[in-house]
Amino acid sequence: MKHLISALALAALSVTCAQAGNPLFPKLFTADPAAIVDKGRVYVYVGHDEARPEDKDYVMHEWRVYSSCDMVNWRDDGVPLTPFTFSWARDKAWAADVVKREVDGKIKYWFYAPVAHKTIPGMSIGVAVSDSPTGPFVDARGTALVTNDMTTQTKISWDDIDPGVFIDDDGQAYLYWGNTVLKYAKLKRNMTEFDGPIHVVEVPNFTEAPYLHKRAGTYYLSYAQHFPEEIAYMTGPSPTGPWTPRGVIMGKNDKTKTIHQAFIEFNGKSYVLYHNAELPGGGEWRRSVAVEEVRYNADGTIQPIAQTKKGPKANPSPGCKRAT
Ligand code: FUB
Repeated sequence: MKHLISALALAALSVTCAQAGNPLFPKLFTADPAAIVDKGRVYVYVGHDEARPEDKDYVMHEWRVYSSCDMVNWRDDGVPLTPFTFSWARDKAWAADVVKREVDGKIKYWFYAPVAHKTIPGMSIGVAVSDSPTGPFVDARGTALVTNDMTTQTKISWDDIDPGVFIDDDGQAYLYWGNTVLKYAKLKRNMTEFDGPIHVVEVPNFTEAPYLHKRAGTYYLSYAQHFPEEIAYMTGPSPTGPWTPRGVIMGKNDKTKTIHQAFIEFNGKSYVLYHNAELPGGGEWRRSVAVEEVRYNADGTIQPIAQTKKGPKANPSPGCKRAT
């Protein structure tokens, strides 16, 4: 009996002390994290890097979702959608973003997905919707929300990627996106249409991955800058600025040039998800998602974030049912 009690105490201690361990999902190559918290559980959406070691480009045919009650133990929730969820799309499950919002009296999960368009050359952004954070998601419009011909600031075909969706406390939703040129537009309450024009934000050295979040009344617009990429951010008094540049918070990766961040508050702590290529066999197109705790200074600025192998400590969420 005494042995059983000590074993249980040890097990409890190891759960409390456990750390995520980066990369988070060791069975697959994963990239471009997006995250939401729902009913005390954190859901992380990733693109699946399926490139073979000899491939020289992204091979991404599906998004996957994982969830956790403590940021350490992860449940594989499968494939919530693929680019083929959109009948008008040709492939390329690039960096998506997800948000929860009630529309017409029902809580729904909205998935903004950059995909290659079948008939309009270039990348485009679709919107999918589900009643559950783990899907299945269905096309919410039947057409792309953004196509490459709607934006003409640059001639590249991949400037309409990397959606970052944000809903402010007053209910107004915003979609930021872009590669090379940073753009944003307001979304209507239905989450599937723009409410007004597309605006361009001039940001020196902007590459991609815009992500808007709010904390203690301050808006944070983070993004990947330069190439190889590093994570930089700006702060402002509103979701549309004016923006004050705050510099780099995470340096570039050794084995892949991209980094793609997402910020999340979970059970009283702040985290950033990002990718590197530290899983064995990793590389430019074989990336792996990781997480670190984020610490804010008293003035609201973000402390520099080191990439670690240990990851954050377990943070068991009392509101979460731990079915793994
Ligand atoms: O994963 C494909 C592209 O690489 C994403 O859209 C970018 O953010 C970069 O991570």
